[in-house]
Amino acid sequence: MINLDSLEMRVGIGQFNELTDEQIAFSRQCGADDVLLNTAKLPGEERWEFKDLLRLRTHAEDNNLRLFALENVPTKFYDKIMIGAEGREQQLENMQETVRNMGRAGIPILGYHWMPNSVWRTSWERPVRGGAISNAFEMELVKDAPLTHGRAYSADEMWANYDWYLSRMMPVCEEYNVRMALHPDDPPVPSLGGIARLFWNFEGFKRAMESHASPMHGLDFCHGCWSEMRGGAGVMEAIEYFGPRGRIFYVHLRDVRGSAENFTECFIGEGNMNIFKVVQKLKQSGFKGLLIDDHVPHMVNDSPWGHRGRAFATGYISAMLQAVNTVA
Ligand SMILES: [Mn+2]
Repeated sequence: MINLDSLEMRVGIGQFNELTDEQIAFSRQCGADDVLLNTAKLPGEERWEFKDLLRLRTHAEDNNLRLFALENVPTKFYDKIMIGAEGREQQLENMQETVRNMGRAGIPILGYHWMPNSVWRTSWERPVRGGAISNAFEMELVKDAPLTHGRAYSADEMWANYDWYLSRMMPVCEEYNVRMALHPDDPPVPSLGGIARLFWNFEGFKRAMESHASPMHGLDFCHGCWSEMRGGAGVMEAIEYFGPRGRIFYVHLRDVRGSAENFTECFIGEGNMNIFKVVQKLKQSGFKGLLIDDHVPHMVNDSPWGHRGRAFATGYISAMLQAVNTVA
């Protein structure tokens, strides 16, 4: 198992679902020592098995990379848990076993979200700087969207489902030394498609971290989503609050222009926030995890995964980190 506390803030590569030779080379060429897989392509329709997880870790390490985190199991692994549907006990058993297997395999972090109806955008072809292609969200266009899950789910009900799950996962995480990292709702608005969202403001995260207070429970601090919240007005305060408490496990470093009700994802460096100051604040808060890109604008002649956009974002983040380390 990686000793997470022995490492300093650094830049990682990820957001792919397989660790191919080409992704390994790209990660190394970008200067990353750590990788994160998002919704990893692993066998298993209901849970992940020890031997597959161990093979993933050793494949990374045999190529001089640390497997820092797996972000997101397939939603079908815990969709009934999120909405409290029949069959959630079986899904819970499988999620507990997946976490045990991650711990046995020495994979330290599982990123997770609480969005039964996923991430929403209202455009996936919004032109940004120089004609690069990005995405955008306008609440006005989806405020009358149909119910995604047959009926409305209130915030109280979603909190009850959340508490039911976390209170049963945290003891397993503690026993097996696996951290769960909570990603914000994206977009961070109170409700979409009839389902209340829980993690769209500071209070929601504070409640989750206090209700399930464990060194094994923290944040995947998606800077993009936090910047969407009130146009970024609360980003610095959130880092100041959660950072010194050791509750930020890693950071998605992207940015937007606008706020939750109407925003466009942009190139890093031209969004709501001064990224240098954000990285500086993370350092001052004692953060020692990964900075990793997230969604990035699709640049000219880019690959489907976005090598060009990701190389730009990762280079930019690396430079900000070096600058912060130089002036500090
Ligand atoms: Mn994110």
